[in-house]
Amino acid sequence: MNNPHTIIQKEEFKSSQNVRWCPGCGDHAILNSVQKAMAELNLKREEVVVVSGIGCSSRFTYYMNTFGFHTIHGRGSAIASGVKIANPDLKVWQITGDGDALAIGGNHFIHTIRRNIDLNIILFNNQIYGLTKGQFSPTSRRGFISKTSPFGTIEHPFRPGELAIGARGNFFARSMDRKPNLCTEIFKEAAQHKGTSIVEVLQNCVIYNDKTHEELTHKEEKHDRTIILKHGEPMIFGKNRDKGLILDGMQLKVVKIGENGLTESDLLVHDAECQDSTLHLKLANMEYPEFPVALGVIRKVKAPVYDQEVINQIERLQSTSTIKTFRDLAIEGDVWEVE
Ligand SMILES: Cc1ncc(C[n+]2csc(CCOP(=O)(O)OP(=O)(O)O)c2C)c(N)n1
Ligand code: SF4
Ligand SMILES: [Mg+2]
Repeated sequence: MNNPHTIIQKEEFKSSQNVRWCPGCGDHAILNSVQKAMAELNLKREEVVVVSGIGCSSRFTYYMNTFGFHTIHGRGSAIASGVKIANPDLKVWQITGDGDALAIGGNHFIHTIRRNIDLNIILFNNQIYGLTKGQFSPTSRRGFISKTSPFGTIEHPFRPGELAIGARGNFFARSMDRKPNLCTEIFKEAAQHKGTSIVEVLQNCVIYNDKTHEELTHKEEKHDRTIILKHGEPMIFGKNRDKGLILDGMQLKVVKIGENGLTESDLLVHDAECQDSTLHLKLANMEYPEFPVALGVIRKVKAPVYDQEVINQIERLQSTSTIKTFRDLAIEGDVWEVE
């Protein structure tokens, strides 16, 4: 047990297990960022439960020195929901992959979001089934060649942000394995949010889908190809901080500051807390090369939280119920004889 007055270090969240991900896999960096976030939040190990399904990413649970469940493929959300509702004092983190959450677990995923159970869900998106050795996944790009699509996929991928917001999600953020500090900041914000938070992390699988996010990590060009959204700040990006986003009619548009008399004050200002999800959806859906890919917290709004609603409902019903519990009878002095 932690002494509540001691400051916990990142290392204390590392388990004794050997990390068995491939050298160079993006998962290592995400693990490190989660441990750092938990330490910076000063969480107590005994109040944290990490729940995962099946996949390379889902091996995460073994590497955490907290409580945890490595569960069944796609069922992490169901187990995590049960844990949180049974004991709302626990901090429940769910780790999942694009296959685990969006293929076999798709139904659980959307309904967990819709219910707004207070879970922190981190979705590792490497656009492939890594553990089973390289089949295409629901986020693989159209035309993607893999062992199960030798002539290229003929289906549209899911966009996790669009799916989460479409399922009435209240918190959606995006980061990348190559941006560990951004990951830590976002994980902390997600953990502090009340309700389901979805953090999509663009992750590289060096073995089966290497460089899939390379255009966004390119040393020279990454600042022109991504935008880090911050609540209350103008939507500005680029190596020279000279590009931005405006609304042209109903559409987002990339503009250059200085051209056609445009100044920073003409740019959109990010409002992550706006209830209306229209603009959040557009921001989440931006794709390179037409747009920069949005990183940071895209949507963060307050809404009733399911686990709290369960407690409220039980308390309300108990306070008006005419059914007597054993406790009531004991207080009234009733004597029960057990034969
Ligand atoms: C019921 C069931 N169906 C299929 C599998 C095989 N399986 C294990 S992991 C996996 C996909 C994992 O992909 P993802 O969630 O993207 O994780 P990654 O390995 O890429 O991190 C599949 C299909 C299984 N374990 N159980
Ligand atoms: S197969 Fe890919 S996702 Fe799995 S551990 Fe190796 S690099 Fe990571
Ligand atoms: Mg995957």
